[in-house]
Amino acid sequence: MENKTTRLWYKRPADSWNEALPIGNGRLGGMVYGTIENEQIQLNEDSIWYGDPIDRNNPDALKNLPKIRRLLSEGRIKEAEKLASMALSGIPESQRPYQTMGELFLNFEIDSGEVDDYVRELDLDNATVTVRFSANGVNYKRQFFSSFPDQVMVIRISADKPKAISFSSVLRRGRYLDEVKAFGNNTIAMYASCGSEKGVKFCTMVRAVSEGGTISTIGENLIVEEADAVTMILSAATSFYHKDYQEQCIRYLNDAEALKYNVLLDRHIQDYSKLFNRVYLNIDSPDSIDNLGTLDTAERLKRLQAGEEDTELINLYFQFGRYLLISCSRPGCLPANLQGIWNKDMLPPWDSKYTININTQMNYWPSESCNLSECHEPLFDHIERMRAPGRRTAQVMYGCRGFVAHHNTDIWGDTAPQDIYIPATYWPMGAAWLCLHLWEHYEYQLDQEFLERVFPTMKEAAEFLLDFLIEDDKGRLVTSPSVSPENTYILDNGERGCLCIGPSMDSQIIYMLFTSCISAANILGIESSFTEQLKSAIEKLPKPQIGKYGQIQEWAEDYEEAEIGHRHISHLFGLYPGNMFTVHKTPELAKAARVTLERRLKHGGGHTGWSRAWIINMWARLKDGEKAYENLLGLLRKSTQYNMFDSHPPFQIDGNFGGTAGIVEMIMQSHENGIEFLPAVPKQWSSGKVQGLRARGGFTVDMEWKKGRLSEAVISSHCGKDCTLITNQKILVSCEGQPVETIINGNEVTFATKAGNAYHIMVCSKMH
Ligand code: FUC
Repeated sequence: MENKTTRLWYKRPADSWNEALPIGNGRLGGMVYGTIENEQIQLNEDSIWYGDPIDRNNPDALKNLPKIRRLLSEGRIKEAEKLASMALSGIPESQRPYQTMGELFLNFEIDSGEVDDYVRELDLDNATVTVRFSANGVNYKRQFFSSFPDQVMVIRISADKPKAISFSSVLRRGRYLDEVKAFGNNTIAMYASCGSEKGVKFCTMVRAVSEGGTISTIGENLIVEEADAVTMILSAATSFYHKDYQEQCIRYLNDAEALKYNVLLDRHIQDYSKLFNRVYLNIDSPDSIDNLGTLDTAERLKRLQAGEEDTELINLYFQFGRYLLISCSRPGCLPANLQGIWNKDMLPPWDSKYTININTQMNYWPSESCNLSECHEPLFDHIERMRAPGRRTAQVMYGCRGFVAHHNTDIWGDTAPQDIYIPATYWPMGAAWLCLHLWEHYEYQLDQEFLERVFPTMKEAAEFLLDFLIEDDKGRLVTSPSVSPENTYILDNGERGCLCIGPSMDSQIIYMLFTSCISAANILGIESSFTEQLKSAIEKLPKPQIGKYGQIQEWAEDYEEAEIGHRHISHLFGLYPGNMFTVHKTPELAKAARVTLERRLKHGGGHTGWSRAWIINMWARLKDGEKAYENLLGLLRKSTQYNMFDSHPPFQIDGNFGGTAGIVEMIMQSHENGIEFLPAVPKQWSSGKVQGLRARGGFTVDMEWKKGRLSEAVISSHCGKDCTLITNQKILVSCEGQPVETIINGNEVTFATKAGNAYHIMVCSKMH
């Protein structure tokens, strides 16, 4: 079996869910086991969550807020925390969990003792899982995909001998369903409701369409006998999206059935590859390694985990991240949750919700740079969903205007605090951080209509903060109460605390939100008293400070931290995803950021997948390719399952997305008002080629590099903005064979562009 950098493949069926392969169309997902006799596809639909929307805002918050603030400013941390845990916590303490849709089982009449040539693969080029094997002289093939254009999951079962296919199939959801029944003689349907009367209800249907043989139902079983080939079509619809979800479920099924299998497959591939094919990446392997082609993906991961290196696997990991985003976040669906859409449990880890003190945002880090901008949209829709609840939380809990969210949200956009867990719960910055994604989308796409539409949302997030901020004893504007997610500090007297005034991350997010709002207002030509207020508030925000170890200070005071190697590195928000600490513009802060990272890592940091993924991006921003690479290897070696899913542990998808974004940051950056090629490539990546990355300012970047240096690049301009390259190499720019005039200013080379034109960049010699 030949390896290519866009295929995951295995010599064996999945032994467990953690080895099964994911398919998805944004909304409808499956984990395919590839088991020979008892094929299992664990199913998900992104709106199947338990329970209805509830108002969890604590009515005692506002009247206790002044006391909590006072206790904090008097250093009476424990008392403040005790009161906060009663007065600020949501009632009840938790939002709603995401749940599994169930499983589809196909029980084949095959003697698995006789099986040869088994291969199970996920082909990223066409987003299909295929299982092939031979048994008793028959070659069998099963192909699985989840179609976005037709909104159904399709399973094609075929063989190279007639009448070779016989199986029965059932839908299951443990004890958690209302009804299962046959529908005609070729369909079975399952109905379930998730909790209360106002909760989500759904139905799932599966239909067999066979070539040859017979189809029938007995009880809840759908039975296929002696068919030549079978197409199984699975549809699901929920009351979250459709009032008459049952009718919708049938419509999806009938519409898909009206199309032949090959048409369904073609439509799926055409739609998917429009997104997937935008980006090509091939980092050359330093040495050609013999026999790697005979190792399957699990064996290659094992080899890497044993200390070897494998650049092809890194190329694969990158494209797998893009595949996952396309498969779990499409326009019109819900955003990618902690597990994307793939979850087998009724009560998954952390409810498989949206944790918005890092995880959800990380899911979307690759969306713009990896040319999947439309996959970012579900997040924007969700921010809108959070606005009304967030407004209410702002008023009820804090007496403030605007909208606020804490460190989690759920399908209903719940914004009240989650859990009673002091290190995380009382953090009022979730909405503000999410709104920076609106601005980021604009920075890449320069879509003014979009900016006009989302500006009021950004403004509301900022208005909350204008009201919520208080002056500390040094006259600085700070959040109170808050936390530095999810770390603990130690006071001089040995007391430990989490709740605090003005953690550094908050000031950095506020700075970035306020400056983004001002930039947006300038672009839209709406200067107002609002922007004036922002400007004067910015003056009073605490500036990033360097602490006693030379580190970026995590809290407003230079406290000791209880866990020096903590997985959250919130105070480096300004380094990544923010752009406040940069090597070129703020070298002192960049140096302090390096010290901070080194301290974290020396004390065991990066021990969860997402933490490691964040660290990769940070080293890349510090232009340290070797460290970024070391941590990328760490991500693959310690935090990646055999199906390439990230492992917190357990499975959590953020590390996949953070890792994918990190690979881009190593190859190309655009956060300093210019494009920088190869800012952090390690010596192992001395040559390679990439096409289709997106850079801020409305540009697409293709480039090739050799011996660690750029050989040529093409920048396509979509919006006609001036293009700045950050480089110390002498370059020549041309367009359609004609030289283009450049202006050189220090390490910046700027040239004018026209929308629709491509600019060829050639490197002349080392320095100019
Ligand atoms: C945050 C992290 C945890 C985990 C959870 C879902 O609370 O601190 O490590 O990722 O989210």
